[in-house]
Amino acid sequence: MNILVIGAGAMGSLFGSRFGRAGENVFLLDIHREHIAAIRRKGLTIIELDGRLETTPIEASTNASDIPWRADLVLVMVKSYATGAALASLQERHLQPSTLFLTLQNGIGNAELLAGTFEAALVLAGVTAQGATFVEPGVVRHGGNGPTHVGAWSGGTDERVYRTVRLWNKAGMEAHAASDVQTLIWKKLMVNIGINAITALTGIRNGAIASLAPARRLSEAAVLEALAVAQAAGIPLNDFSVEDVFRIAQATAANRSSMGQDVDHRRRTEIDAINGAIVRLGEVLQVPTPVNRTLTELIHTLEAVFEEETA
Ligand code: KPL
Repeated sequence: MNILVIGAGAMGSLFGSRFGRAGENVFLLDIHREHIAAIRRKGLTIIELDGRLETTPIEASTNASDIPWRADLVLVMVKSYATGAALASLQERHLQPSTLFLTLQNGIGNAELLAGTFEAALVLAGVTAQGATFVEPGVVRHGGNGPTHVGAWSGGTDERVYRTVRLWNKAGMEAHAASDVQTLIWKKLMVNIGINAITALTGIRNGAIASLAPARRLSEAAVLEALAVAQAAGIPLNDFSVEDVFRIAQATAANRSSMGQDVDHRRRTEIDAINGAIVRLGEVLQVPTPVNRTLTELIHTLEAVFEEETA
């Protein structure tokens, strides 16, 4: 199978390496020049959970014109703010009428963008509990195993979803077909709302969200606002509570959240697809979101500082 991975950050690289080792044709496309150059020079190295180093030769480039074949699957793993530009770089000759697009990105708005750009029926979406962190160009650390859930964005499951799940399983990763992937994406969104910005702003690890009383209160306030927005939007999250956020914070206690890592590296974050998306939707649905607005503005302030530093 020809698998084009757009976005070779930690997670995109992890999946690319797993598929490459399972014998699929993988091509990694990313704008990070040093990472791509290192992969081209000496392969992609994953530091496995037991400390072993696994290096796999993988085709990679910063330039979409180098993609040598038509993709059967495009796995979209870029940061949410880069989805539009990444899709725009794809050309007719990289795709075929049956090419599937799968987003496992954080936040909301990614599958919507894919479905608005390509045929909606070809769009799959999902959430993953795999963990990975970028170590240095060409090297990514596998942080933890967890299931990946995939479903058709238009709802339900079909042969294409099952084929994708089998692809994951063949590559040694747990995966399941999901009949209501939109609800799963919103549940993951709630977790990211309760953990990411607060950890990014304070420098704490995920576990402290549950164990430090002020962080816990702030997290709860942000999640309750977001649950009110979800309810107004008709997203069925009745079986989800803030306790689920604390449970995941504890399960990933030693991790720095993805937004925490972005801020640590003075990079732009995915705030606009997470807390910011809730603020925007709250405005439309007339649900107040002062806590999420404050978290969003604080992260925007940091991003403005980072931008000034690189100007
Ligand atoms: O998805 C995550 C992220 O960091 O983006 C969590 C679940 C918070 C794990 O770190």
